[in-house]
Amino acid sequence: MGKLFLGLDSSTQGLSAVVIDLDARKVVYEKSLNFDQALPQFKTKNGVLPNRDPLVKHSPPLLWAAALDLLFAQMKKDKVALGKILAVSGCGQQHGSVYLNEKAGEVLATLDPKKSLVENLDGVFARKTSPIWMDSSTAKECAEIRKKLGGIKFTASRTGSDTFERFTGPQVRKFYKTEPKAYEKTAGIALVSSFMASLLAGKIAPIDFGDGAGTNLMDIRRKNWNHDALKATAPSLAKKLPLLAPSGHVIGPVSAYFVTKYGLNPEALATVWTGDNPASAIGLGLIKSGQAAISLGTSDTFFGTMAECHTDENGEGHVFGSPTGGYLTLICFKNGSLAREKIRELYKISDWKKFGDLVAQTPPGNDGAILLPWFEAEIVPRTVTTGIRRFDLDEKNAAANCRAVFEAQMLSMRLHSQWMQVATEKILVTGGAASNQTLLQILADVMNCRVLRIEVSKSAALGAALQAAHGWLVAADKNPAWDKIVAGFTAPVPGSEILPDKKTARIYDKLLEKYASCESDALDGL
Ligand code: XUL
Repeated sequence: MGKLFLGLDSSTQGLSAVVIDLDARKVVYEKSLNFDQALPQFKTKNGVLPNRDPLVKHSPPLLWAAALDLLFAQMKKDKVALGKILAVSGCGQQHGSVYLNEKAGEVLATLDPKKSLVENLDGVFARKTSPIWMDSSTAKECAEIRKKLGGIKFTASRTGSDTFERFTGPQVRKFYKTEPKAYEKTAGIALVSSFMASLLAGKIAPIDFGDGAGTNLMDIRRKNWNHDALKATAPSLAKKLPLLAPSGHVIGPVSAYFVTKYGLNPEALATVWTGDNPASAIGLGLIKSGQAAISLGTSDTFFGTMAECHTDENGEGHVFGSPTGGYLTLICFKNGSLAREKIRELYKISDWKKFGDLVAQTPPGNDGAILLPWFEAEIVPRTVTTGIRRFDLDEKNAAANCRAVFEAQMLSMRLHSQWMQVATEKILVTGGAASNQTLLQILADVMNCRVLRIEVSKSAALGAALQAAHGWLVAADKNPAWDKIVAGFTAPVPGSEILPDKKTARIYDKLLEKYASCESDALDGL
């Protein structure tokens, strides 16, 4: 048996664990539990508490703690070699915040293994529930903070993102405004990631630069809490926030609670957690500047890496600190497969194979046809007016419409990632539509970049386990290189590489100009 590391992913709907054997380059164990099913007493639906206001989305932090106990008990039952694990790291759903009172530090330091975590933690919260990333009830607070910080461009250039309703700062401001007494009693504010890390370390854990950037409170370049942002958000906030630290940085040995109760090695290291997106980036192998990963899912997500920090002056894309150094961008296009499916339905196309076949019958560039597929309010470009718009595109031509929707989505991705100022050298692609060769060729041609397919299950928990390995090696003074750490864990599907066709790429260079002008005309008209 080689060196073992444990990565945990505390997501919206469940908690996952991945154990890797670093020397054997293998995942040796993985397990997930679903909150609703495993812990029905918390009465969540898809991990979220019911609320009369559809904009409010909270979860109980005790649910996450209870899940940690359950998953460790399961690992013990499954005979995972917990005593051999050298370090533990993790990641959490981003932006969610946990409000602790002045007792929390002491309670964390003296967790009693005869009791459950839930019993131990009873009485440490200044607020019983945690607003999570799905909450969109803070539009007012976003506007207030943005105004104080000087508008979208300055907010983004200082904190990495414009203010967003789900981001922690606006959530903290709302709490301060609506429950000032409880806010005053709050001694510490944690993110989901740092809360979970605190349980494992038995002390208040730092927030890392990846998740810290999801707060609208961290200076994205200096990597410290931004005084102006804190002031714009709520009083005395500096006192309530923990330290910021690099992801995977060693906090200390794991809490005795986990040693006594589950048999973790007393010398195993608890390290700083990150957000699920930064951890996924590691798990997908995005460790160097100039690489990108695109997930073609319900929404399409573009992850990019940058050595230098650039921010999006339109405030549509996010910049987070990357756990592997440099910066990570996240740009979310809401109408991803959502729009592709709508077109499929509209033209009564039975399956994705047929969709791809139809696309293949049409020429790249679609003779200049453009379709704007904003079936749902779009995040990038920002618009709340929904609808489908066609330019030089015959509505009756099913094949041309299938090509047009995907070309538009890829052109939009290229256009709206230009602010990164990075020449992308390779794109890794995952998600449903990634199995369609015709679509991937369009992606390669529009981006003029080679494309490789990856199939990684639990990329976030895997990334967290790799982060634990990195943290342990740094602490052991072994000067680890990230490419050596991820080697073997994050390889693309063999034979999946698609190269861009240079001639077609030039067609898309031209079409991009037309796409951009159609898009700006459409937005102006709204
Ligand atoms: C990112 C975001 C989501 C959550 C999901 O900004 O809000 O991806 O991190 O867990």
